[in-house]
Amino acid sequence: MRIGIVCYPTFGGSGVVATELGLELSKRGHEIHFITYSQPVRLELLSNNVHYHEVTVPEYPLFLYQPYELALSSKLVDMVKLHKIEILHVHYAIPHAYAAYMAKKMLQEDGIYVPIVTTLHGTDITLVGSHPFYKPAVTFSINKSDAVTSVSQSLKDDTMRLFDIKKDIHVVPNFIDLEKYAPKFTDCQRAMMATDDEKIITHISNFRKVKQIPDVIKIFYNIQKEIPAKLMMVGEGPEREPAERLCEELGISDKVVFFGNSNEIDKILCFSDLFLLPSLTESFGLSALEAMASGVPVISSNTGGIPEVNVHGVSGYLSDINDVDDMSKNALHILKNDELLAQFKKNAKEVAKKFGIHEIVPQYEAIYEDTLKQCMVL
Ligand code: GMT
Repeated sequence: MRIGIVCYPTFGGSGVVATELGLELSKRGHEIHFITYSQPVRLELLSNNVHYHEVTVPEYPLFLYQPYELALSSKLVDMVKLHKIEILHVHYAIPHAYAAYMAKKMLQEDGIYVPIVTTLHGTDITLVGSHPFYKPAVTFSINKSDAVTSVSQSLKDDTMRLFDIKKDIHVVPNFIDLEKYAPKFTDCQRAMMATDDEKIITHISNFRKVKQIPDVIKIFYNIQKEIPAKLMMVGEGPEREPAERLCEELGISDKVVFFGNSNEIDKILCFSDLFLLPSLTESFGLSALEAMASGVPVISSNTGGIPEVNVHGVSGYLSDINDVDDMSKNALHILKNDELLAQFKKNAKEVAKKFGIHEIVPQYEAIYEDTLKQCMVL
């Protein structure tokens, strides 16, 4: 199949999922066309069946806001025509599903029919999409997609509750390339980060409010009061600076490393003992899955789709949002007992296997095939 993939190219779950999906589909013989405003961060290598087409928005002083949707829909029209793309898979409803619908309509004028698969990722529904300013457009774009998928059952339920949806939503969970996270590093370079007796705690995110960064710091503060430990903070975002200040106020700056964005999270997870994800809302929690695939147990909140990924008492523990004391208690429970920690690490890996790339990607292929068939009938 010739598949067009539209996504956000930045660090962040939806872009990562879209990129890994495209790369895997290309390995399975499909021709992939990424269409977005810059090369996706995990798209390191282009090949003869992986292409990247940049959407550029010419600036014009009249516009207070540059019209990205317009540029994207025009680019989609051009790329579908030029590369004979058969199906468009858009990740994150806003504004991708909307722009794709416009492209589809323009193409129809020329007798070309290209169906649209929309994958809902989370904040496009829970935080941004349900805002009254966007809701009618998001509802419309979802209902006009030829197929809709969501990354967890919880996100599907939220979508049905928040919007007037007339389409069936297929749950296709996020996935992971287990081989990539297999322990291939003989030396994890752990010694560069901590002494032998120190436990390494890690958090990876885009440092937005929804990630509850102060809770990450507070949980770590409680941990390091009882056992020697270091905290690895990976990612960039508006909450990073306040987090650094909080570490200074708590007198733990020497125990916390802020990495910024990294393309080497497998290496960081390789030397981690525990992962923290106390988010306010999380449709899935891809970073938790990446940690688990590396054999790192997860201490998380029990919100959204996280319970579908992190199994309480098996791959880690779940607590109510903001319950820093419970999360700290659970973290210490695992970290203080080396045998228990080893068991949780093993369990985390085992649970992650359910989300292997080879299990999940065929589900998308089946959706593309069904959608194309249905469209031919119409
Ligand atoms: O977590 C974010 O804020 C980024 C966001 C994105 O779209 O990049 O992540 C969402 O999609 C990921 C991939 O499907 C999910 O694993 C995340 O849980 C989800 N984030 C939220 O729901 C907050």
